[in-house]
Amino acid sequence: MLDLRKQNRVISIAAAQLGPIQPTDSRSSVVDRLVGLLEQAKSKGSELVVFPELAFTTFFPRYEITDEAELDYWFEKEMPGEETRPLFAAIQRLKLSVNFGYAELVPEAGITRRYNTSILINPNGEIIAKYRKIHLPGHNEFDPERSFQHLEKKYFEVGNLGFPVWDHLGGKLGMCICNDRRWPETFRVLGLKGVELVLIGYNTPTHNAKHPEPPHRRAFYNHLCVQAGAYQNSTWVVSVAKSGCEDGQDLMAGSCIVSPHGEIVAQTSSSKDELIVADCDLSLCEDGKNNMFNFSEHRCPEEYSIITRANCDED
Ligand code: CDV
Repeated sequence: MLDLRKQNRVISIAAAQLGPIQPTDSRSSVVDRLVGLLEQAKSKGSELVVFPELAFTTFFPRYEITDEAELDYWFEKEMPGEETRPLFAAIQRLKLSVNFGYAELVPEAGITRRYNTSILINPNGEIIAKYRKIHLPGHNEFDPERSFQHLEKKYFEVGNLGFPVWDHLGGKLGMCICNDRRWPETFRVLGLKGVELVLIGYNTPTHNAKHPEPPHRRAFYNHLCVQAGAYQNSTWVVSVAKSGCEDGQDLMAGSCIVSPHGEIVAQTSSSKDELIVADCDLSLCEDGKNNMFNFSEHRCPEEYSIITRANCDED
């Protein structure tokens, strides 16, 4: 008999929002929470589970850390490591594909490198895809004018893996991390590679530490950019928060799953650990890719060269 789900390329996807992680919470206690969410996702029939950026720790770039050993504490030196191995065991046991973000410390050519990283793991517990955050927000030294710090530029290097796409679960998957979602270039590069599903994790403070903005507008921007990215590139987007109050700082929730029409099909309603699930039919990407956003027919790249120029002042 004809399997319509397969023909329509439906993937059941769970966005696994995390509530706050306090600085004193152990990695193991966080991993227990993640495993609980994986079990819930499995019981709802999900095949792919998406967790947020820096999923094992509090959002540590809010602190000024001057001691290197102290900084190292927030990074994973191996994946899986001792404390994250139970997560990989659960992935294998439950036969799920899983995406999460973490702070990666890795020696490259004898030099210690630090990246804000996102990986995709297959149901055998193997890492099959890696992305390193390219758009690092914030600043690179202590800023006394801020009510809290955002030192991503100090603690991480710009990712060196580009914006790849991977074939998985019958579709083309891409990843990006938090601030990347605000840049149309992120989505367009993935779109040009034929992406059908973009996985995003984020930690977004509800307040701007330097240039006050009302929280409702920040929440609007959060959805505006992922909905536009989905529509303009005819792709599903799964955008997942770490949310709630971490050590006195509020992180926004609003995790959502967005269709290639730019419409939110599922959204969280709390700032806690919360799972939302949607059946995402990748064949819905085809209309936009073949018509309105048929890139090979309608793009005018000869008019876009300024986009890839480092200095926009030059003619
Ligand atoms: N983790 C992030 O990249 N957060 C930024 C905040 C600083 C604005 C974001 O774009 O959501």
